[in-house]
Amino acid sequence: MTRRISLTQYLIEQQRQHGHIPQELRLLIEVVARACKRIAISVNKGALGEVLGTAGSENVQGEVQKKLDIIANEVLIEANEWGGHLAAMASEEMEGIYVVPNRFPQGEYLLMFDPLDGSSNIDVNVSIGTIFSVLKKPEGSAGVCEADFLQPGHQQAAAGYCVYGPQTTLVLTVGDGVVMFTLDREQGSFVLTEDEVKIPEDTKEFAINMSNMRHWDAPMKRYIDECLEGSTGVRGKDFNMRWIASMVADVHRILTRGGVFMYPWDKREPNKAGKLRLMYEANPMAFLVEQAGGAATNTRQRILDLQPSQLHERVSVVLGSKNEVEQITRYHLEAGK
Ligand code: AHM
Ligand code: MG
Repeated sequence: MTRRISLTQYLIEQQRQHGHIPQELRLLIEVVARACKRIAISVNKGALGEVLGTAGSENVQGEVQKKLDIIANEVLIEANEWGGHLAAMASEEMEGIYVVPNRFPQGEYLLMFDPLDGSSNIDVNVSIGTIFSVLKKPEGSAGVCEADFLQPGHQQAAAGYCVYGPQTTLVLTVGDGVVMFTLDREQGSFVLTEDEVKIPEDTKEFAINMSNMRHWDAPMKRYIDECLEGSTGVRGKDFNMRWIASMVADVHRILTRGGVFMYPWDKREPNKAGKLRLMYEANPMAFLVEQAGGAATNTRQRILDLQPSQLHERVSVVLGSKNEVEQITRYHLEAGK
């Protein structure tokens, strides 16, 4: 019988063998995973749990909040605030940071999350997920403030997501490759199912919301036009397109079989760098993708090198199979000369 390795066992063994997962970080990851299990239960109940539909409120970005956005946010906060591993949290669904209340011990880590990514898919029973990013509080800073979160993505101590689809899968990096765990619903535990996730360097599959094509800049349009020309065009191969409209699910496909995901800047709101958020969407996904051998840029620069200036900052995103990401980035840099 093949040995089943649970998330707890995996983390403890990593700690023993390589010593790169400090005790507090291990606790943090386990607590996030436990919260994801609770979110998965609510997601699975759907209409029977009266969790579908809108909550009648808007978040800081002016987006209508779904009931499950708020439930998932509360589950993550409640699970994480008392364990002593965190100093503060930040979320897509909260304007400011959430400092761990005084009645609990304070830890050294900062946790950021998009509690339920792909909100537009909640009510239509399509895959959604939780994305998280972990930073260490800067050394020597007394207390904790928003500025402590504004660190470039390459400083992340861990990142991951949990996708709630036909299976519930937790995907994790602590900077030493990418691993996947599948939730065993009967046992209630995450079981290691993929321990060396690798994204192929080449791909014939792209993911972009094509309905925005008329709003893109010229290099983005050039890249997609060339893909659409297929085997008789300059690329010399036929491409396939997928767009789930849950970044979590699109990135999961790319980590599983390759591909390139794009949410570029467009002319609809020229002052916004993009739709997706840097700190709790793009950074954790870029960390995972790079750790699996892929690449991630904002069409010009490596995402993980961007210095954030705001918690809810937006960014253009191109990530996935290395050679495609490099080609798209090259088109943008050439056009900018
Ligand atoms: P959300 O965090 O409010 O759910 O928004 C982010 C989502 C991504 O998951 C997805 O890639 C994108 O928005 C889809 O956008 P669009 O509806 O423009 O296709
Ligand atoms: Mg999101």
